[in-house]
Amino acid sequence: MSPVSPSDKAGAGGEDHQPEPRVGAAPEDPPTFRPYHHPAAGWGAARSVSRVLMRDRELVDGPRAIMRMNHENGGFDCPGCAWPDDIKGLHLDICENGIKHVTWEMTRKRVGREFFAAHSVTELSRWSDFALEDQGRLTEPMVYDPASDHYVPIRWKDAFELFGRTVRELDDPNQAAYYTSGRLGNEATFLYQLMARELGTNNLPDCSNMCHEASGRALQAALGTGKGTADLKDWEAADALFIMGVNAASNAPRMLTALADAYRRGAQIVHINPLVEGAATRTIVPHEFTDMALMKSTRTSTLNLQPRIGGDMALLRGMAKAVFAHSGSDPKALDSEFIDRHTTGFEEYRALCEATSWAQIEEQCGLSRADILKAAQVYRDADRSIFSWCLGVTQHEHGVDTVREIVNLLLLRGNLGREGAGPSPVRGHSNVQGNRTCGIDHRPTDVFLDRLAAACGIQPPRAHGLDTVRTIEAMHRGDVKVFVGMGGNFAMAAPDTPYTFAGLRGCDLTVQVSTKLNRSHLVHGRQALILPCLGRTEKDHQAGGVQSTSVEDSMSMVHLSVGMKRPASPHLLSEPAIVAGLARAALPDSATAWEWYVEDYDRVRDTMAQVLDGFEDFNRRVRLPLGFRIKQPARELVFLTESGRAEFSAAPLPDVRPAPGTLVLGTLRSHDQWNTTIYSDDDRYRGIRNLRTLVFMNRDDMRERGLAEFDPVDIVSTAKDGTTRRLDGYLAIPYDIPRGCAAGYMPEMNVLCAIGDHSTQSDQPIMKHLKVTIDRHARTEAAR
Ligand SMILES: Nc1nc2c(c(=O)[nH]1)N[C@H]1C(S)=C(S)[C@@H](COP(=O)(O)OP(=O)(O)OC[C@H]3O[C@@H](n4cnc5c(=O)[nH]c(N)nc54)[C@H](O)[C@@H]3O)O[C@H]1N2
Ligand SMILES: Nc1nc2c(c(=O)[nH]1)N[C@H]1C(S)=C(S)[C@@H](COP(=O)(O)OP(=O)(O)OC[C@H]3O[C@@H](n4cnc5c(=O)[nH]c(N)nc54)[C@H](O)[C@@H]3O)O[C@H]1N2
Ligand SMILES: [Mo]
Repeated sequence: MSPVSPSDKAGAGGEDHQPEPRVGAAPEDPPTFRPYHHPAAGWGAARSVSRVLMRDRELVDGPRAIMRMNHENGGFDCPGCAWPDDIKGLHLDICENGIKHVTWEMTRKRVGREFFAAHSVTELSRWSDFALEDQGRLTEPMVYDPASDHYVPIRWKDAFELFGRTVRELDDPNQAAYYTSGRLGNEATFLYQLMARELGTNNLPDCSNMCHEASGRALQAALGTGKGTADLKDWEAADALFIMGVNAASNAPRMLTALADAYRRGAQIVHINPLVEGAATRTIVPHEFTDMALMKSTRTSTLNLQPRIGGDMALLRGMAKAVFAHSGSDPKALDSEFIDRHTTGFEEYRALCEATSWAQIEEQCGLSRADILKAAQVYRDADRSIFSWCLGVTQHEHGVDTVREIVNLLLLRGNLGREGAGPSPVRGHSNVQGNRTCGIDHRPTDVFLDRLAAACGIQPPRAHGLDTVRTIEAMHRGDVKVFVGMGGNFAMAAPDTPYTFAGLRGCDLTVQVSTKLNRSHLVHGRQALILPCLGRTEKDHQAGGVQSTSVEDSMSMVHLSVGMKRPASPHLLSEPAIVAGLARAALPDSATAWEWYVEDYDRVRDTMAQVLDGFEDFNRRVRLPLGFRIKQPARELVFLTESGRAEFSAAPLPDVRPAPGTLVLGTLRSHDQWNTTIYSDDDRYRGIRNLRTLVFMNRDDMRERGLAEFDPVDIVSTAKDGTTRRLDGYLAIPYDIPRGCAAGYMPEMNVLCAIGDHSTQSDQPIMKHLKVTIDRHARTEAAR
């Protein structure tokens, strides 16, 4: 039981891949693992929040700001997850991780010019990711000075001109790529894509390429609407909720309230996840103070199924097979009228289900037929079912097919276009769905481009652009020379860390629009800019007064967000103002009234109303108490597919079993992190303290390798092209996870995900399905 010291664990991400941060504890604090047996949320969450508030010295402002979050009329939208706001206004609609996230942005710490003068980029490159962000908010624009290897101050005007000049000198506008992280408000998003397209490129990679690309592709193909169709009211009316591949207690904690409510009114809640996560047992609903005081918990699950990683499609196929099997004796098992009127491809799908054997299904999902039938029975017994999912379903080679299988199952019983039913993906970033709606798409439709051309008087390019993976590959070929990151932390979030680093370093210019210092500022092009922006909590003053920005949640509700805090520095610009500055410098003769738009975001919204479907009368409707819901054709049973109907798909089951001697590894978030932002080295619901360099393994897989708890191991991944990547000295943790499966934390484990390891169906990196071997750490082995 003697864990190696953290300094022992050399990462394999190249020389500059950091030994990982150990925070929240003194370095000598040993890591511990004690399985968690308490309900989710409750006082553990309250304690964790107060620690964060104290660390960021926000005890006074923090709670006040939190009371203003997610409030109808006049609050700011929580920059945390994309779960919709409480529609009844009954709850104080906040969660532990949302509070941490807001506090993180509101910190009083600052990164000014003195900081950059004191630390060279080479020195900062040795700092941990935690230490970088922990320096606080960026305060003024900075430019990289190669002579001194320091970032030095630059005036906004000169920063814009550096970008403008570099872009104007490109041979081809497609030599630039414009990344978006899903935090960006709708108005800035619209201006950003307008700039890219006016410049002549559709190179708009975004975090969604790594997140729900598979969901969008599948729903678009099956239903002609690339989003979920269920909203919170539907969640309240559903008889059965199937929650697949989402760690809600950590990543969408406000879902806990919906699950607890559903349980109390007798709905069935089936969790499908290789790990039994915090949300899959019980919760103390965090904003119900009486529950908190009495420690009263509510169940959030009626059935937990643990398929193997990648086994979801087989499980869903098994459920469909069971529905068909009953259709002989029970005429109501299938909704034949719905199928006849609204769908196509049914017979082929039925034939495929019948031809898929139970043996094959059991083998692929790793569950017994009896367990699959339990889930099928819940589905058959329910009049109204919702399927909700996140990355556990999408970050796979067959992510698109799996989401289509979810739709297949919904269609069989007509669970679409009526209350309490439908697909309901849980989106990630707070406005990632809005980004797509407002034009961040490397494969825009002609209809969208035609409208953009008409409303904005530009001639947008028609050729498809590059997504995240293709952008990195193009950097390596020298085809992309300018990279703009509109938020996010591209260097750490993207797959194949050393490969991504090399791509960014090969660029002529990298521009990062950010609130905090992160690795993407240190892994830069020959020229580099850091452009600091206002956060969502801050007041955005423009010529036309204080501005608000709109966002769209997971359930297509669009509403306004208004900052309330004094900006972290007087030199910050809003994201729309930064886009306008960049655009004017790159397009000096542009007829677009960039400066005029920034004076008053209502003007941006008026143009958006002409371009975007469902945004008619945008300025008025977005000011309604809860905003408005974007109309979704599929919800009205209008299918904008080729056939004009909802389309069954009939894809054969993939073989997802690990080869002998290998495991399938999924990368996950801990409870105390927000993507690449690490709050602490703890993962409360999984019982972990002071440790991130770990790998969760099944006990029998550990025994087979002669491993005990905390034994150091080396993890070697084999990519599709046969190349290998490794992480050495991680600590093995025995966990309740199916045999042949393993899991550990992103973004550190991106080192293991080769650039070529993306789905052929969507280009989405297969971050939940890495083929690995795990063996005793070579150095300890040698010492034995
Ligand atoms: N606090 C906090 N909130 C967040 C984020 C954060 O980092 N921190 N990130 C935001 C973003 S951008 C996103 S996209 C979401 C991500 O939210 P999640 O999708 O919950 O993120 P992950 O931690 O990657 O967890 C994936 C879940 O899938 C399960 N899983 C792994 N493989 C499989 C599989 O093959 N099948 C099934 N059924 N399940 C599987 C894992 O056990 C885990 O529960 O959260 C958003 N909200
Ligand atoms: N292995 C593995 N890799 C993954 C995943 C995985 O599950 N496994 N998940 C993928 C997913 S789902 C996603 S969404 C991506 C996330 O990828 P990104 O969205 O690129 O990364 P984040 O960590 O969310 O970005 C954090 C940074 O955003 C900046 N920021 C914060 N707030 C603001 C703001 O208001 N404005 C601006 N301009 N900047 C701001 C800060 O500087 C901060 O350092 O990672 C992906 N990578
Ligand atoms: Mo995401």
